[in-house]
Amino acid sequence: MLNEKITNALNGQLSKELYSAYLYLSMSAYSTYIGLKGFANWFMVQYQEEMVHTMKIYTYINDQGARVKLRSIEEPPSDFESPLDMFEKTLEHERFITKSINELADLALGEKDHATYMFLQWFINEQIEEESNDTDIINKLKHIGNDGNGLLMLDKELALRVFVPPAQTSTGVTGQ
Ligand code: OFO
Repeated sequence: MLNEKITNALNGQLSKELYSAYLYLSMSAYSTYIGLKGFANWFMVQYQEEMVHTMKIYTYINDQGARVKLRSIEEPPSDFESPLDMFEKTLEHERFITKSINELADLALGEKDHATYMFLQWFINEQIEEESNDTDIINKLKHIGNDGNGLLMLDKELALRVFVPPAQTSTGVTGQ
């Protein structure tokens, strides 16, 4: 059973995760357009992961007998200055998501909703990994600077990222 405050906040987080998916799909499209297929692959995998995050929340709200209400999704940016610009915007967005998840966890604790608090632990850990991955790539891009060969090598590396579908439970808690 979820109270109204928690249900609203979870629905808000669900739309933020959908926006994340939309943002990374836009970055994937831009990367394809500028001929960086490895970057396009990395962002496409990120898009798929964000859809998993979205559906985890969707499933959790349903499993708790509450109501999913979808909200409008803002238009994401479609032009970027450079690969570095895309990853800096990615990190900035993930920090915003981390803050939002932390606020949701604070709310769950305040409302004594331990089930939701436990559910959010997966997201708290996931944010550590996401911010760290983005920071690694930003650091590499800074080393690369204007070196075209370095950029093509990183593109090859990012082409190797593979989407691993989660092992779902009815609560959507486990898996990726
Ligand atoms: Fe990028 O972790 Fe969800 O939003």
